[in-house]
Amino acid sequence: MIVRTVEDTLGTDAEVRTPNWVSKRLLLKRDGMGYSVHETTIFAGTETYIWYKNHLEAVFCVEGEGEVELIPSGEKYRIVPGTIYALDKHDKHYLRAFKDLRLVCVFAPALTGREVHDEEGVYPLIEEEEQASAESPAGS
Ligand code: 9YT
Repeated sequence: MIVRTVEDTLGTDAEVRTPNWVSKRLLLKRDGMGYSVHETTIFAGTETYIWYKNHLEAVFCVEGEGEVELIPSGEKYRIVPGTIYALDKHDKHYLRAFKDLRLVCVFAPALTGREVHDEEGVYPLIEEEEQASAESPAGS
């Protein structure tokens, strides 16, 4: 059994920070669950372009206020506490935070821990074996 707190991730490779968000990755690929679970805070006033072409993600809002705008349709969904959205079609989107958004995110397949978005808004698929030797790319 695994028992862990958000505090346990602070200052480790499971805490990943970009200009737009900080992600505290509570369960990762190395935990063997087949998915990863993160507490992510999206900073107020930011807009992030995201396209998880390699992953499925479900996002449950615990705190804050924001919106998701689908690309290319332009459909907008308000994100407030109690809302879940699931990117079941690898949907391209903008994520905007009007107030700091505290989100619980589940990724399948699991993230290894160090992913940040590349210029396409994508997380690469990373094999665990590569993790020790690779550098973390910069990004938002
Ligand atoms: C909602 C979302 O995808 N935010 C970006 C960060 C991501 N949740 C992560 O890596 O934890």
